[in-house]
Amino acid sequence: MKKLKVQSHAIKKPYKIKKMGTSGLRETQHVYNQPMFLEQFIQGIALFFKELTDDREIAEKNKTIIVAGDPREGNRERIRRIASILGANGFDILIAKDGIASTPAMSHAIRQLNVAGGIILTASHNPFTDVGIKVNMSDGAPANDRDIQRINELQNKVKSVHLIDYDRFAEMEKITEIDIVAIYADLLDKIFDFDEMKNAIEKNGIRGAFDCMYGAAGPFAEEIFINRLNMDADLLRSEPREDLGGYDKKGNPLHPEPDFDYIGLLKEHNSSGEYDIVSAWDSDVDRRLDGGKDFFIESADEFALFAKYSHLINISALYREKIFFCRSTVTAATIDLMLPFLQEKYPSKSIQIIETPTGFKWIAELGNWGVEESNGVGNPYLREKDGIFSTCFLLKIMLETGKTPRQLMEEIWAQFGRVYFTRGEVSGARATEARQLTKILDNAGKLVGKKFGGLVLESAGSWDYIHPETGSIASKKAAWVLKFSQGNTIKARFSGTGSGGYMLRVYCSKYDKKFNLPKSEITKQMKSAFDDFLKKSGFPGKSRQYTDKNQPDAYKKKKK
Ligand code: VG1
Ligand code: CO
Repeated sequence: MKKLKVQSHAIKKPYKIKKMGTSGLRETQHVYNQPMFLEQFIQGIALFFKELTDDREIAEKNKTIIVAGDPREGNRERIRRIASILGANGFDILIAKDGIASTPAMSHAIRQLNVAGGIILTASHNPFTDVGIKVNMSDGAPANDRDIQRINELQNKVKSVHLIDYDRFAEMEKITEIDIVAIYADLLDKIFDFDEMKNAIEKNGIRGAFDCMYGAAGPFAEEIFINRLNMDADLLRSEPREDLGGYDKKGNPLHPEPDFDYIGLLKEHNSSGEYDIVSAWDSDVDRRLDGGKDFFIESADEFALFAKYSHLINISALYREKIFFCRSTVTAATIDLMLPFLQEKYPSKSIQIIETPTGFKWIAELGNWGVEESNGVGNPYLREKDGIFSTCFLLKIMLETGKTPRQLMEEIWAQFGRVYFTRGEVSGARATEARQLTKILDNAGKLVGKKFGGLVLESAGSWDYIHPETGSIASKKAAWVLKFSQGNTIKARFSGTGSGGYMLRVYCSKYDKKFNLPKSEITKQMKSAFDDFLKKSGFPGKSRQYTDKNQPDAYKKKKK
């Protein structure tokens, strides 16, 4: 076959490209759209995959990379550009229909089709004014810390970008469209047995409402819940849109994030009490908020439910000797309470509860059975967090037990107790403020014994991640940990997904055997203590969003 002409563009003044953060690199549209920025970024990734595929002698057929993502502005053109760079560097390309794929579907397709990796174009929960790119490896997992480091070195050393003509490359059948929706739906069918579920759904007359948030979820939800499960379901905002919903009334871009601030319509549907199951998924469908019958389930709680019913997806068949139940360290420790129960449930396996840093790559590399507080949960069948998997699993449990989400959760809490949890933030634009916060938190140990709000600071320090398989420190200072009196714990860390300014995420949690208290009553104390701690340490900025108003609260205070 005739070879295509490769054009090389010399990069005289390379951009200083940042290392990928919690999940890929997120920058504003403006940054990604600078001349040759995307090109330099992708050329670096191409060099990285070349290194891997040459060094590790991966067979010639593995010189293939899948490219797709969420529908945000500019992604379609970016996919073409990316394909022509990868093509010029010797790779064949697989593209999803319309360029749209969820992150978990990409993860699964990479492994299923046995390719070298994937480039996922998504800034996930960030609004359409941001652009993001994630890189996943041949096992389907997000690039780990070491790989990210290497990619970044290569990106910043790019001397020239190679390109070929996209259309001519496509004519040579080097670009193939794949039906990623079907590939992914087949996996869920294998895990859950859709035929069986379909019959049970029909028998029980299950109704659903699902909010696709104008992201990549629409085609997946349609195929799974409507076509395959034949469910009576309302799909809200299911058409993938470039603006992911556009702006709110105040002129701020909407975040495609399954959080109370952004799912008003679904909340209304749920509070009608008419829907057995409801769910919202973020723009790349790796996170979810599930519920039903006027009830929403918090992430860590839902994972506890999944652990209890893990036999329904036959997880023990996937693990030889040990099963890791992971949670990121800042996530409510609900799963930890279940250790004796899980040991009894799986007597022939060694059960370990693992705390990881934030970012699903840490959980993925351990086999991917874990949870993050930010509405991400994984399953051991693929190597990403997965929103629709979660919704299907909840549905499966409901069908098996005939119980509502609230009843299922109340059983868990009655058996194991409840970890009350909330996530807040301190954010701003100034780097000096961020540095000051770092200093304050680093020095918190000196304030042990002092009273803040109504609570006494009992200990303060930071948490390092010791890798359970290597035994060495894999991530230093992954969170600050402040323990206050009466079992109140606050953790904090800087967000790694923003495209400007800083955001310190603040996580409050407290265990109680009693489960039916209004959540805000418990978390309020911690919020006041942390605010007071910042004030007394001389921090001028403001904290916000601990009010729990934007989070599920199963037992609201009765209005007088
Ligand atoms: C946030 C979440 C984290 C999640 C990450 C990527 O990161 O807190 O739990 O893994 O987003 O999710 P950060 O660094 O802003 O706290 V996704 O679905 O937006 O790619
Ligand atoms: Co996401």
